[in-house]
Amino acid sequence: MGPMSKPPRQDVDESRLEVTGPKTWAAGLPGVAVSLKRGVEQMGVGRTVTTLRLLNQREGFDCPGCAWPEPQGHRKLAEFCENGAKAVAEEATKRRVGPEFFAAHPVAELADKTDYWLGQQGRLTEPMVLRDGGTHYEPISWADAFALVADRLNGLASPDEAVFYTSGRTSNEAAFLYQLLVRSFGTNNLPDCSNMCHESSGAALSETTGIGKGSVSIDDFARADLIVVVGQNPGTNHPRMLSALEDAKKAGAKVVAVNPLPEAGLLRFKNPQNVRGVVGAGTQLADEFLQIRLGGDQALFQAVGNLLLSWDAVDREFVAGFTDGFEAYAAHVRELDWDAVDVATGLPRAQVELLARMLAGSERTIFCWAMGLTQHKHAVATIKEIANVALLRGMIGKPGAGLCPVRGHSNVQGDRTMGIWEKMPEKFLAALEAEFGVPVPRKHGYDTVDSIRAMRDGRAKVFFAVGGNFVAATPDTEVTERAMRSCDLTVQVSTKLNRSHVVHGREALILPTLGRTESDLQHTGEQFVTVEDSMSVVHRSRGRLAPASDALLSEVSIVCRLARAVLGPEHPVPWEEFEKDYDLIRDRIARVVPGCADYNARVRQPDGFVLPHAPRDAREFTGTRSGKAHFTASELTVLRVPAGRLLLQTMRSHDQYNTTIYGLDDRYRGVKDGRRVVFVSPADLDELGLRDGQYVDLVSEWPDDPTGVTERRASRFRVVSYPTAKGCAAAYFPEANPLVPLDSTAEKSGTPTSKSIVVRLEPAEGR
Ligand SMILES: Nc1nc2c(c(=O)[nH]1)N[C@H]1C(S)=C(S)[C@@H](COP(=O)(O)OP(=O)(O)OC[C@H]3O[C@@H](n4cnc5c(=O)[nH]c(N)nc54)[C@H](O)[C@@H]3O)O[C@H]1N2
Ligand SMILES: Nc1nc2c(c(=O)[nH]1)N[C@H]1C(S)=C(S)[C@@H](COP(=O)(O)OP(=O)(O)OC[C@H]3O[C@@H](n4cnc5c(=O)[nH]c(N)nc54)[C@H](O)[C@@H]3O)O[C@H]1N2
Ligand SMILES: [Mo]
Repeated sequence: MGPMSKPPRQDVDESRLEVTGPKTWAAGLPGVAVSLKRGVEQMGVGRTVTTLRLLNQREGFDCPGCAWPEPQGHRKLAEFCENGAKAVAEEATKRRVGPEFFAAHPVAELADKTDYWLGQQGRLTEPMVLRDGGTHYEPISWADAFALVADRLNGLASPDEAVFYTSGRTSNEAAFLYQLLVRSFGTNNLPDCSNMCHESSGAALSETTGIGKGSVSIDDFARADLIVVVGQNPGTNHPRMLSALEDAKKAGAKVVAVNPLPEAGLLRFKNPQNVRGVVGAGTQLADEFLQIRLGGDQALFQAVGNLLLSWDAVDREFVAGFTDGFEAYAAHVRELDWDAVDVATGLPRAQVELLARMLAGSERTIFCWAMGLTQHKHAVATIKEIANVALLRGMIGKPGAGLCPVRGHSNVQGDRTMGIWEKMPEKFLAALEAEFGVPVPRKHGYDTVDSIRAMRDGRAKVFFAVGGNFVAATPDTEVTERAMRSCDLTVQVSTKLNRSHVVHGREALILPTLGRTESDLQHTGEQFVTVEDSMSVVHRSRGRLAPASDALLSEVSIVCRLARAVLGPEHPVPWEEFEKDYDLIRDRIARVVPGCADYNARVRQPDGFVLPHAPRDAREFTGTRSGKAHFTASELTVLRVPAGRLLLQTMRSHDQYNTTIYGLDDRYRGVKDGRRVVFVSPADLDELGLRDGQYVDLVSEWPDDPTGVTERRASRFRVVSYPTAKGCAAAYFPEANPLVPLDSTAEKSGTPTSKSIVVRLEPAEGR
């Protein structure tokens, strides 16, 4: 280990924080420099070069960053972005967290560290156990660890007292076996990160198009004439999408950004892949920027629908031939309350009309969105409203057009396809049962929020996670931490140290696993795994680096060995064979999962294969009740905030991957060396009598009983005067998670409302 790979000893010192104001362009030279710097810090020069060379190449590994697809056919030598390179550096780091580390640091001490400090310590190397009443994690053998989990699980009064979480990094093979293990054990308690992420998109799209996935492919971007990017910050979270937008613009497309924040990546992009991008002025991406209020998108798209109808800018043929529910929808939006639209959106009418005009004039529109839409009380209704507009204009199932929820975790979509869901459809469960000859429970399980409630109330006692950082990613941190601490056993299958290891049950296990970048050697030789990107492309991923430690097991191995311990050696599923040869797992996926026939052969094609999507492929809407795409009429929700309060969104900085904090800078928003900031518009600062640089506590107010409100507090945030929409503040996730009430969830999807929390800002003690 060179001197460069020493982790920081000091925790974050927020007094060093500097604020310089927002940038108006993204990527370019600083992006290249930052990705190389982070790589070299964590991995050294040689490893940085070999690793990045394999990133997103056909014979290499899938980027553990986001789920944006690789281009088909032609890949650039460097098919990655600054933040993908950071994600890789974070995993391929040379830093290690071994038994000596745990012997030196009592858990109580680690519980005082930030997520940043914990993550920077390095890769986990050996299975560790925290005994009942213990003060330190100690080493445990794999066999003893599995025996312990099996003993506690089999000692439960009911399988429903266990909860099995998944984050979206898990491969298709591991996910398929994991849900099979959990269902064989006897429960559907399979919450996942998707419950906090695109669940609202899935719910909305299932109802309107009959399939919960997006309807565009990467090639559609170059064919579109209009791309609307709503509630998404691709410059930070899906940087390779900027190249697709740039290509689309070169081919003549217009881009509209709808966002309360003027995100640098959306406004102007300097492509590090070409010389002009590195040194020149870059490409202006957004032709129009609609600075909407938080939660105003449903109103915007109802208004757009109203205008399109009044101008008769409707694709009559599509509406008549492929949809139902049009009359009810049209009647509803014709009655639109325009004053409510003004309040909800905060947009000038002229801008709403401009968007409608652009849509009316477009032959091929793509609608992209992410967390800015999915994490509100009325998230499902909002996305259905976008779908309504797409249906009005006939924008589904033709080249260059469609609905494009841009997924987060690199395999979150694949995990769902493989059965990670607390309420998989009957067809899937019956197929699983028939294939393996094991009984599969039908009662729906707990989603993420229900799991927290069950642990809080003593109805769930064992918590098991494949990946993720449940404690930090979920809402209502104080409640969630208490819920976790009340469990009998918590188990984390992880690559890196995080808060969910140090906020634990009476007993706790850390099971270290291989990451995407590492080679996975089994009995029949080196294995590859498969993943599905945001556009339903399934392809191989194969790591090449030597594992971080000899003691690591792959996720597949962990699931197979745990299954044998829990279910016994006589269990009809051939777990031992599956672990030896992943082709055998894929043969079963082929027989159980719709669209996966001939899986082994098709994932070996150079670019993998695309899963079927009836609306995209044939304008067939076989998944809806009527067999047609479905217009919906939803009551308009206007988020009203009491006087003196703001709506707060919680979002990502440029230097984090969810709860993994890469560094303390949010370069595009001009924040350096700190994270406890709250962005507020100058007009609101004036009204509230606050000023830039002042420190405040954020206090959320939630009316959860008829007589009063419950307050939640997050202390000491520096106020940053920032050009956000009026009335709408912003702070970073996960620091702001203590403010999100557990019961504040989206209707129909149960997603925590992390993008609209009513808060007041109280001047902090001290400064
Ligand atoms: N580098 C990096 N990449 C990532 C991640 C990461 O943490 N770091 N996370 C991954 C994951 S799991 C996900 S889900 C995605 C998340 O990708 P994003 O959804 O881009 O992530 P957020 O930071 O939550 O940004 C939300 C954006 O929506 C805007 N917004 C908030 N509320 C509203 C609203 O009411 N209306 C509108 N129109 N806009 C709104 C915010 O201003 C912000 O620009 O990124 C994935 N990729
Ligand atoms: N307030 C607020 N809360 C939010 C959000 C928000 O916008 N605002 N966003 C939500 C969203 S969109 C999401 S997706 C969730 C994310 O929730 P999670 O997926 O639970 O959280 P991550 O931070 O992505 O998980 C990071 C951990 O995963 C482990 N890990 C990394 N790679 C691997 C691997 O290959 N295998 C295994 N087994 N483990 C691995 C590491 O130990 C690391 O510490 O958070 C949600 N929470
Ligand atoms: Mo996500």
